[in-house]
Amino acid sequence: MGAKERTLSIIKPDATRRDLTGKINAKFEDAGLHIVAQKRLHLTEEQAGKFYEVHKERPFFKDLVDFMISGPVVVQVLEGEDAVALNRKVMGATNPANADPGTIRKEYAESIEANSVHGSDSLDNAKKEIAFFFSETEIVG
Ligand code: IDP
Ligand code: MG
Repeated sequence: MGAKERTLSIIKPDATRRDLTGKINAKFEDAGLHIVAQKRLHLTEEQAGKFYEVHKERPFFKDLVDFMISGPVVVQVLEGEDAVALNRKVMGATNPANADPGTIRKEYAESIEANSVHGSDSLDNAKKEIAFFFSETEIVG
């Protein structure tokens, strides 16, 4: 049995625009990831830039921020056994062309940038990213 973890998920603007929130949430729940917090937001440029600060030297940074503020997002906390790694598995590879069949990105992503979901990449980053969007009282497990 893996440890019970929490991870941060974001349903990105390409997915909210196509009303895929329910279908994506079904993938999480079918995999055993419990949605223990969720809210729909329109990120500001400052928030998106700060959230993706680790990528600020990457060539795609400006485009990524513009994309993330192009429409509403749904930020969520997912809870379950090995939630960080399990969510990455359910999401699929960054580039949908490389994503496994049945994954969210394989089924729904439009491109390597507009790839429908964000998920924390480590337990340490999950803690930081959850705290970026949620207070403890907003997370109900
Ligand atoms: P991840 O979301 O799978 O963890 P990261 O490498 O952390 O992938 O990149 C963050 C986000 O930046 C990606 O989800 C995608 O939206 C965007 N991105 C990553 N690589 C590229 C690229 O080569 N071109 C355009 N956008 C990219
Ligand atoms: Mg990442």
